[in-house]
Amino acid sequence: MIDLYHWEPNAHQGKRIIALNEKGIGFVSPYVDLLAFEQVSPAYLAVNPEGIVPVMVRDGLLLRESTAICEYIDAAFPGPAAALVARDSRPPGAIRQTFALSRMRFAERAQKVRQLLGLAD
Ligand SMILES: N[C@@H](CCC(=O)N[C@@H](CS)C(=O)NCC(=O)O)C(=O)O
Repeated sequence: MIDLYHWEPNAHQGKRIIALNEKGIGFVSPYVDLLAFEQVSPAYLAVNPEGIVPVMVRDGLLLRESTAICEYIDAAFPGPAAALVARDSRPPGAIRQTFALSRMRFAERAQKVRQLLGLAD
């Protein structure tokens, strides 16, 4: 049984969903509404005392950090699909670089949207 606790399926939240779908692995995805402060509710703090999403729980094992979760999914579920992490001639760290750049660029664009909406300086 896999539980993917998440908020909106943005960069951090969504990439684990993509990874599991690529592997063909089923999961349930409890929604944690950050705007309603559900991340600090007693029910969610019992799952993750840090009050952060996303997390994945598999058979009692709590996994944090979206990139680490993707790497766990890739290693734990070989499955029929190709490996998600490049195992060819690309340099070590290439996959981490891709994740870091996508996260950074998403954050930049989200800030631009907040500015356009007058919600940030
Ligand atoms: N480095 C973490 C970042 C997780 C993160 O920033 N989560 C945010 C939502 S996207 C959060 O849970 N915030 C809760 C809060 O600010 O109270 C990851 O990649 O999983």
